[in-house]
Amino acid sequence: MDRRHINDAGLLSVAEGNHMHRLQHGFRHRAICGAVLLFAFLANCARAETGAEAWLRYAPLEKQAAQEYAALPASVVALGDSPVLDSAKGELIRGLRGMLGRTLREERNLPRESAIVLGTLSALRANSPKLFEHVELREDGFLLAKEKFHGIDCVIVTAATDRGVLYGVFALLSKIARSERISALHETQQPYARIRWVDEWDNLDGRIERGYAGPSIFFENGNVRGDLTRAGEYARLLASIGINGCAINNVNANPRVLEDSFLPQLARVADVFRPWGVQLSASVDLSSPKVIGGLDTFDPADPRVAEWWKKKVDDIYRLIPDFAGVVVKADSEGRLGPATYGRTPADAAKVIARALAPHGGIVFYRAFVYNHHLDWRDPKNDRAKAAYDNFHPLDGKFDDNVIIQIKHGPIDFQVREPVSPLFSGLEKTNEAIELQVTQEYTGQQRHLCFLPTMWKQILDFDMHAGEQPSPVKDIVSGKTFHRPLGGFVGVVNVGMDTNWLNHPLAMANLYGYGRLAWNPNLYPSTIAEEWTRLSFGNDPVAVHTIELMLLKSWYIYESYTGPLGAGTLTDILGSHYGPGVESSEQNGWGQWHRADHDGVGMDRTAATGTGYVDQYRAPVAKMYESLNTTPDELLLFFHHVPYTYVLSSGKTVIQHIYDSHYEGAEQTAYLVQLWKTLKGRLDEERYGAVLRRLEYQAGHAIVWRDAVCNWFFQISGIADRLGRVGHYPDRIEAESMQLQSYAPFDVVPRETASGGKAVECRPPAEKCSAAFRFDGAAGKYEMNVEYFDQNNGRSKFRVLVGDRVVDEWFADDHLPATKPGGDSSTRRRIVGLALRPGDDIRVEGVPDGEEHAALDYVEIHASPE
Ligand code: GCV
Repeated sequence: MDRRHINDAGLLSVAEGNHMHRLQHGFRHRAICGAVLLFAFLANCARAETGAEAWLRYAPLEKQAAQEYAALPASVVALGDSPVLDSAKGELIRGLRGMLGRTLREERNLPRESAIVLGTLSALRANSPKLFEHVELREDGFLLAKEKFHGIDCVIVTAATDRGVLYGVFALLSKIARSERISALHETQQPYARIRWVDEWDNLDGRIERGYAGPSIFFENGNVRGDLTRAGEYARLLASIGINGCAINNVNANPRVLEDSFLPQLARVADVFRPWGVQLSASVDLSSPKVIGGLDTFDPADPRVAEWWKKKVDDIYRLIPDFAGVVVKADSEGRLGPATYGRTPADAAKVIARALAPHGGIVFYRAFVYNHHLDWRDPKNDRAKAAYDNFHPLDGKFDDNVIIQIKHGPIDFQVREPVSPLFSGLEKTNEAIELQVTQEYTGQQRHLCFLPTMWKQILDFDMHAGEQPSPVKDIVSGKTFHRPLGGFVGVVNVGMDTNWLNHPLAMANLYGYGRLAWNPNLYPSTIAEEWTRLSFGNDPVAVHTIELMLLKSWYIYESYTGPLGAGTLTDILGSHYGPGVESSEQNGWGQWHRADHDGVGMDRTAATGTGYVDQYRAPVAKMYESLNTTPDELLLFFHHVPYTYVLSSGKTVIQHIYDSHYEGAEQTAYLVQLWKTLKGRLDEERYGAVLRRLEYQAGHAIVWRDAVCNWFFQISGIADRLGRVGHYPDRIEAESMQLQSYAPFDVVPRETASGGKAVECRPPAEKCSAAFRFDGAAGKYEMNVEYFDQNNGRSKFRVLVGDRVVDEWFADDHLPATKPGGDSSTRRRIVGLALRPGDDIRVEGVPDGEEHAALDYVEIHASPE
């Protein structure tokens, strides 16, 4: 498959659009003629796809593709006996049965005929000392090879550890699922770093902080779930992408997790993780010695506190001998920490690290320590500086089993941030990068946003921390500064939703995270293609289309939510979801963009700004200090500029803001069109589920576009050169319609409703209507009804043309909103509507609960559809 034309930087280009069209046309033609593709298509359609299997579907391969694997041995031998090796064997049997329809025979002894042999290098060599004499495998690395074993041709999956063998089996199955040739198999893979973990922000009551896919798979009602089937299935998914550790509870940790009575519950989770080589970890609250331990202090310098941690850790290891360690969030967002006693993070980490060390456990101390009561009036204050300011002075003061867990950017998982300067600020301390798989600020699994594109740029960014290039991936993996430990942590927050993350395409982010943690040199396009093949099959048109959509989606999301590095312009005081441009200003949270009447952006330069730039090594600092060398996409992160400042594109800042938001909304609509070309090529379930989300996203991108553009138009007073902002010729505002029982009200913030106003149907009214007369020419139209869908009611809407009901629906989505605004604003699209001049159009709303069937506007566009 020729993928060279996919340019994974930037928005979709016209050329890419045309190419897709040609490609789809060509393949459509061949599909009609070709029995092969038809078979693949039928095979796909026959399966009910819930998404539960994620990328481990093991769907039957079409006949011709299966031919490649006809010579695979008919039996499997595992050299050794362990739960992990059993999983490896079971997985191999399961995968081959699913994809090839063949059930491997399980042999217990050395093969007497060709077999697939699973075992560690030492187990192989015990039988055949010269085998793979020159192969060296470390920790979780593995080797897949066709080789003679005892004179018999075998397929061998080997590694230094059983876990490596399991990873090798997953890799072999992945190759087969993607129809990759294995006839000359000889491949070694070594993970880039030892630490490849995930954190889950699950609360003990079953809710998940920043989780968007249902309740916790680990906890309910204050306890570990009785049924941990899903937790076991999750561990299998994690293992398949090389993840070896998982912290299951929120970093805003409930101290109860360490209570004696709770530890056996944790042990049950460890039990279901163990067969998959995933080690359990827990987030702990530093005040635990006082809150649950009965001490009058949690001062890390107090010997009683050290003793408490030691005893607690020993108790944990008695129950969970392979416990991986703990995650600490302290002195941050209201969490208590060593600052209470004037101690440092190094003091606090040491106490726990020393308790863990004899057992081989690790402390992940999060660098996300900052003051969220910053004085916004002081132009020198800057939250971005906090991690470096707090941790750089402590470099070298942490034990070797402590890892500083650093968010990828200096603020908080915004849609675009520079790389955290702390990565190059610690030379004598272990580090891990924290990436966020759960889409807190990037569309909450309602908008498509494939994050490996962003992560790859971060991991490849050269920090100039020495004479050699020192990309972030080399620093965190310990290579640059020769650290013994380090790696990757992804915040995932899967939930009980059958498909784990809600949006069927969001699982590409979890897969991509795991793949990059294993090998950060992979290209996003490779990851996107792999994931698509594994998740949707090998139909070339589907693969190509989905890959293209994934690769463009982060740029598209950014273009309508967070221009030029200003940060995501979302409501930072609420859900972090819809637009709320002003919410970041004039408060202590420090996510400021400093937009005023004349300009926008944070001056973080050393010369005139906060001095943040100086936290980078000299070459990086030099680049960001100057307006001329700061890349446009981060301009407003580093500089405060007038709206008329001309970017390297030749556009002014303000025009860029307008254009990118219009372009982003258009491209989101184009994603819907692209997806629709896949109808019939994918299973109906996931096709429909993705289509619904993309259509919703296309509507919400318009909400974002209008909110951000209007806000900047209001504050700057500079008109859009193309006359779009503030002018909506096809739009009829609800408040200007003929209202029956509906009453106008002001929406707050005003930019989140068209014209700042909407209408609502307040009790005691039971039904309201808003009507207008259509005065356009006779023809086919598309009508868009913009209404507010809150989560505290289920209003009903009806649209009538004359007496004819043309559409009706319930506002019953589960958006993060209890009031009308940017989070709840939703678009209903009615297509192919025949209208004549003089038609009376009426929208009726029936309120429910706290949701008052609020209506913003109606738009009517001529449409041949
Ligand atoms: C778990 C952000 C999120 C919080 C999260 C915090 C963190 O502030 O909004 O929900 O808390 O980061 O990473 O600790």
